[in-house]
Amino acid sequence: MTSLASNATPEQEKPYSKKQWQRGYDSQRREESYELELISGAVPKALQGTLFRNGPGLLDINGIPVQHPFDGDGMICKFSFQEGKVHFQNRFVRTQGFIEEQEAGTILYRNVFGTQKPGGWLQNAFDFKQKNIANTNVIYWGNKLLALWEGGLPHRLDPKTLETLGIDKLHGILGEKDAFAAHPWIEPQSALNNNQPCLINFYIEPGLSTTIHTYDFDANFNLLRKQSHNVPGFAFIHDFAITPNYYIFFQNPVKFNPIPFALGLRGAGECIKFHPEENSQVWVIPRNTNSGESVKKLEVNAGFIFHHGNAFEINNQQLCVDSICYADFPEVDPDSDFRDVDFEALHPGQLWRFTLNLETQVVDKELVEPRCCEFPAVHPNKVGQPYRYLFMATAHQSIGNAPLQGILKYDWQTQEHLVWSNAPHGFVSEPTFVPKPDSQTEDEGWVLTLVYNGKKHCSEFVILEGKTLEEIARLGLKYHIPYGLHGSWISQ
Ligand code: 3ON
Ligand code: FE
Repeated sequence: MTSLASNATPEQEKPYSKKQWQRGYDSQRREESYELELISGAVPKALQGTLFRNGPGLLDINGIPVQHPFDGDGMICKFSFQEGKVHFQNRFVRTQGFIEEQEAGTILYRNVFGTQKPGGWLQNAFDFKQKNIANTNVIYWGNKLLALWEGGLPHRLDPKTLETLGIDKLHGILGEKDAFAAHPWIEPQSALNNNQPCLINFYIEPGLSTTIHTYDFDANFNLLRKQSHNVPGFAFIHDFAITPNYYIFFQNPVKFNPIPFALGLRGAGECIKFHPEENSQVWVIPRNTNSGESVKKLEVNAGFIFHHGNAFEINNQQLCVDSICYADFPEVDPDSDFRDVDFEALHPGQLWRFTLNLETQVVDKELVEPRCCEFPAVHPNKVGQPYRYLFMATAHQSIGNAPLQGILKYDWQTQEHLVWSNAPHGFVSEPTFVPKPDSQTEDEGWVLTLVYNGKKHCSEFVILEGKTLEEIARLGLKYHIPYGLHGSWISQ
């Protein structure tokens, strides 16, 4: 028995081809509008509405590669479902930086995850301007379709044409220098808003210490509540969790060294150092400012967290938060191509449940699903509530880190999971759960996901049955859509 590369799977035994996976990161310059072609199954007639999705569409500017996919310009995809047919449209968000760079034919801005202007460090030193790339999420709320990126203000789009209408400060609620995170929650029945739906989001204001701003909006984007809390140190908080009474933030144990960034040697994201031995600071902020309750700080060793799946209150002392955790932060190597990533050398994202005791300030944690997972999704009526099912994108094999090729449905009641896999040629994106009209049970619905078919170098849209994860329809696009980030379903 040789120890040489003992835990590496030989290429031919992998459930995917790395070459195929890599091409899912080719830029897509086409912008079109057409009806999708049915490949198999049938689109349920009862599935009526629109799925908007966002993600990096350009992974290079005129042939000059971006350093990291999170630095790619945002491109919106719109899938409209009507009478068993699906209409598709895609369009780039015309941010100021996108327009300028397309005109110039070169990279004019540094970006957060390491993209630099050509010409070496001298061209980049002391340039702190950043391009708002509007690439992380897209929401429809208060009559506005908004492309979100957590480093800057939202961009408003025309929901019919996907035309960019410009930066949107939400009726002046946001200031010129503010930002708006890419992870709002829609609380279906907000106790603090006469049981009407609320959109809740935050914004991280960086500095020597960090300010966390939270916002609750009613259905017309009127601001119901805003809070601002200062927390010590630097923060990289991509997502948060909510319950009826709390906002919950996990402040990852990271430190930022601004010097290589200032000197133009590295991007800001490449100057973030993760300290896996240190605890995350868990900030539990009461939503009701009249409750007299103070902000609580708890601590737990939780690894690095991008996404939370859901949270809920067990009683008035205990909260559960379900999150995807990484034992190590996937740090960006400034000298390498992100497509050459050695999957097996990185830790997978895994589902953990954190139980927070607000009285004793003790946090219990439990590894729930060791399989590599990302992009958690729940039934929209269960946001912030006790719930039974969590849907996630997952790897084909049950151990190790690998590309996302399947969908996993986790059942908290039976602690069992179901997996649908599209290996070897399919690479999935975030699942979206859409309840069936008049559904009675939590998993009575459809799971929608956009798949990159690496064999055809083309994307396909897949509809799964929520109860069984059985594939019920597959539709073909005319070209590929690079791996995306987040989106939302609107039932109109
Ligand atoms: O203090 C803050 C620090 C910081 C890093 C200030 C800040 C808000 C400006 C900031 C910027 C953060 C940004 C711009 C984050 C953008 C994140 C982004 C575009 C995407 C994150 C995606 C996360 C995951 C887990 C994606 C997974 C993808 C796959 C598995 C492959 O499809
Ligand atoms: Fe995210």
